[in-house]
Amino acid sequence: AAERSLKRRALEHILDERLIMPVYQPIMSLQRDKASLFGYEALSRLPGSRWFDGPLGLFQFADEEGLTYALDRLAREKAIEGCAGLASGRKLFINITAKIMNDASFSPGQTLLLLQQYGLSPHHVVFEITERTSIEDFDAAKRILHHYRTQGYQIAIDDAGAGYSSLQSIVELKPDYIKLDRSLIRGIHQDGMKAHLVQTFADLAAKMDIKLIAEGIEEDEELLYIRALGVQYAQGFLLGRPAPFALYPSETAVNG
Ligand code: G
Ligand code: G
Ligand code: MN
Ligand code: NA
Repeated sequence: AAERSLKRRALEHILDERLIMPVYQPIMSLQRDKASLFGYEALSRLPGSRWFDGPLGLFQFADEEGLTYALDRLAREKAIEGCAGLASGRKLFINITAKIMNDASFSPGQTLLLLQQYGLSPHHVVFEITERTSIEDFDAAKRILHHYRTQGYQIAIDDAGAGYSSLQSIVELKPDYIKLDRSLIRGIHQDGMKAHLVQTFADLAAKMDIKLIAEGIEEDEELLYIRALGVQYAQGFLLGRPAPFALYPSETAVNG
């Protein structure tokens, strides 16, 4: 209990002092001969915190403490601030917890103001919906996402093929992208069952006009294999590790 209240104070300190640092991992398009940069996934980092087991531990603890909205909002704001002036045509993938769709501050109006402040537009942004807990109110989720999409934002379902069933979200929310969880990609070239599953996602995605993103690509063989299955985009350590935005020379050159 003492430990818990210390952790709670550490979390409040992170929120008050805005101590989250965003890093960005490239997402590559496989639609031409040579892979080309499509965009970045923003990932939260906690410099120097010894209280949490990485960002996942932090987000889980915030959930238990009823601070999901506040933490998600901070991470979202930091993700946008951290890549101010992102070139037009690039996508910025931002993780959001499904639950925050009930948060009044997750509003298109507020998000737009923030984007404009940093020289970005709704067309840059893809919200990655992570279902750490399942979506309870699909009608509410559909309403808010529809509102966002009419303004140019896009939607991805994250971690497909792992843990919680993402099939209902795919059917109900009709996302622009499905991100295939890295557990499905690891060793796919040597595992017929994984290949079948990805093929099934590819068939479904083609019918629904959804693009696929394979996560966790670490080996050349995995990249070749998913490409042959028709997966349009890829992300993983083979293609690039998460890094501060300033370390992407091509982007900073664009911005002077
Ligand atoms: O980057 P890393 O593998 O350490 O991230 C661990 C988990 O934390 C991932 O599942 C990722 O989705 C989640 N995560 C990282 N950054 C954010 C964020 O800014 N918002 C939310 N909601 N989840 C995040
Ligand atoms: O849950 P989500 O998909 O948002 O998680 C993204 C996390 O996956 C990030 O924390 C990132 O560091 C991690 N990640 C990205 N690429 C790879 C990879 O190739 N291998 C492994 N093991 N993790 C990866
Ligand atoms: Mn993600
Ligand atoms: Na994922």
